[in-house]
Amino acid sequence: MTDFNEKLTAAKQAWARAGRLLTGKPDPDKAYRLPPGQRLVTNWPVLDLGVQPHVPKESWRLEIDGLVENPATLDWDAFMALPQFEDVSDIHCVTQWSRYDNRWQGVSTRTLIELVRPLPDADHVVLHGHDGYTTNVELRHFAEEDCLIAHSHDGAPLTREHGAPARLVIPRYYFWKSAKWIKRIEFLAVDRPGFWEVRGYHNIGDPWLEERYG
Ligand SMILES: Nc1nc2c(c(=O)[nH]1)N[C@H]1C(S)=C(S)[C@@H](COP(=O)(O)O)O[C@H]1N2
Ligand SMILES: [Mo]
Repeated sequence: MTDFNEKLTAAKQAWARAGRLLTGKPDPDKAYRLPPGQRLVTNWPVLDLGVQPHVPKESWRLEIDGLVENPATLDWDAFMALPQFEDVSDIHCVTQWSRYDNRWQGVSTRTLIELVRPLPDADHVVLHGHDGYTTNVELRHFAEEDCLIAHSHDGAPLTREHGAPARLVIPRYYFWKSAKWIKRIEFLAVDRPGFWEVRGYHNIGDPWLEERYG
């Protein structure tokens, strides 16, 4: 019997080859860009709970609260007045499709964190959508440099089905962590599993470790 976790070791070796823990991006032409068990698509599938809320920009508000020094409620103009951020990343959905090179525009989660200043005890974040969906993420994962609240994808405003007017993008985890129709970001001291996490999906959801089910 081996005394190490082979799956973990293999994934970490793949990270090392891809330079995942380095500051550069992996070479897009290499096969290891596709996480285990995924297949590449060029369309963009839509996944939701059977409801696609219509949320006009005029009535949209983003509440950021919980364990923070400076809770904030942003309307559309206040959100758009924050420094704008752009990043290109890959989508990995737990239903096994991956979509490369998504160009997202919006506001970095780091900008929101600076704005509200989480208290020292805040370690977890729960994202709430207008459809009642929730998902949980560790604060350190929410704060990774490629995470944002996106209002545009590949140069066009998000469509309703993909979460307009704004959604999360948390590219290093399965796409169910990327809450659409975002309405509230809640900072917590203790973890609180969200909609899929209490229904058999993995609490973290790292595609490179194939953390599909928990
Ligand atoms: N508010 C909300 N966000 C959500 C979901 C949802 O049902 N409601 N589904 C999640 C799942 S399971 C996936 S795979 C992605 C799908 O995003 P897309 O429809 O833009 O591809 O959104 C995630 N975010
Ligand atoms: Mo999903």
